[in-house]
Amino acid sequence: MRLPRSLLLGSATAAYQIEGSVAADGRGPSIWDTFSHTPGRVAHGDTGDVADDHYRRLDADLDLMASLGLEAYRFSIAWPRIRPTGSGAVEQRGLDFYSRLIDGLLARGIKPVATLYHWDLPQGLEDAGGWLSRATAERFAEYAAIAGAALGDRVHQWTTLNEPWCSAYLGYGSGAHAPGITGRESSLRAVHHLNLAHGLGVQALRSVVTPSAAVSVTHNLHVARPEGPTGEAAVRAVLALANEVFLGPQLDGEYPASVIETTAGVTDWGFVAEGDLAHIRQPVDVLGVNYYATSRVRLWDGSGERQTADGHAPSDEGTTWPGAEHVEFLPQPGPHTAMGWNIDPDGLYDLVMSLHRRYPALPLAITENGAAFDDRVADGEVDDPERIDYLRRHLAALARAVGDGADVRGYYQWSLLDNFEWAYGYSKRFGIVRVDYDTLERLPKASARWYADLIRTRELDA
Ligand code: PNW
Repeated sequence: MRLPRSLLLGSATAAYQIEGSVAADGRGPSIWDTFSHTPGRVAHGDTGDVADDHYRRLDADLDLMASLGLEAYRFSIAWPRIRPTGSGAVEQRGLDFYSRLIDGLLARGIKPVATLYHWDLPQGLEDAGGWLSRATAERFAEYAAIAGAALGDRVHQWTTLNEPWCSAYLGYGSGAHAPGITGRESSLRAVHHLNLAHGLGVQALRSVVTPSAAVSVTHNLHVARPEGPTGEAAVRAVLALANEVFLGPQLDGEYPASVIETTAGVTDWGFVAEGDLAHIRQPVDVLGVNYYATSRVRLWDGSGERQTADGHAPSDEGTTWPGAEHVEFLPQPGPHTAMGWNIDPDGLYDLVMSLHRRYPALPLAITENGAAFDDRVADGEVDDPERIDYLRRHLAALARAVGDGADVRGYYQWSLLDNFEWAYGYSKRFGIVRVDYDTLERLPKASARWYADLIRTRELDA
């Protein structure tokens, strides 16, 4: 099976997960600094203070990417490096770092793919209400204009937001992610302000970046499979909150009936102001999709223990699924990754094909796909056949979708390096390159060699 040249093969990271140097060159604190330094929030008390020390090892990491032959590299820009308080002065040294990164990529023939927001909100903006405040969307548009004006002549593809689902529901619903706020209506308010930030951000980018640059957004769209007679109703509620609440306003210009009905007991959406939907609906050049696993759902009948195999049990204080707390997430058959996520390449095929049918003219990119496993170092090597198998099977599913007509422009393996896996800290390793957290040395795993060969030959032995 051959992967078409039109499908860029790259790898992805995010600023807070790899950079470290959190006080360098005028960077301000973000909500993830505050959250990770709050006892009990992140496994083992891990923080991003040092992470992979990428900020100081930039040149060596660029050489590593070149040695793998990456065609594109997806990274995120840390908002608090560019505008440390979120609303005050611009920090030129922060812009300079990303300018060096971009020039280093271009010098090595690697296309820069930049995400503006991968969850590191300046703490100053959180103190003013964070994503519960619509002003944050306006600050985001200003930041997009600043970054776009400084870097927009050299970036291949821009992404406004990475996985606003996580920002809204984990950040302001369950509290599992920064800023750790719990509630029901709060996450939907955050959803709307993130949607508004996206729309205003696209407009800001379009006014400053080179017209050939693609503008996009990345969603972790959910694939939910129905179980039993109540399965379809459960799927509808889950997809309303996970997918339609973003795709509806961003691409179709409305919060659709499934969203309004699912959230009827939670909010009347009174925070949606006149004109917002026109701002939010902006044409994008590519839709980014992050894909890891699927879920299997039905409605809970109120008897027995409610199953929450997605790991997001509601508490008295908050929920990940406001208005859909009656959905049961059933355990999925194995094998599972170290995250406990099931491995279901057909879900990627199904998702890509459903998007292709729904938006036939909209190109897609798989902006994240990958797996954490309990890697072991033996004789100075990491042999990770499970990861190779995971990547191979998902790429085969993607190639099948391309063969069936889907327009997929890129695939970004998550992640280049082992890194700070949010609430799990350093305990989960997604990298194709191992990071020794004592020495910070990089060691390409067998999967890195496999991926490098694939990029060179494009021959998928599936
Ligand atoms: C994504 N969930 O996060 C992020 O974009 C990456 O930064 C992250 O490292 C990667 O996937 C692996 O987790 C997610 O709880 C975090 O369902 C949590 C969830 C989904 C995606």
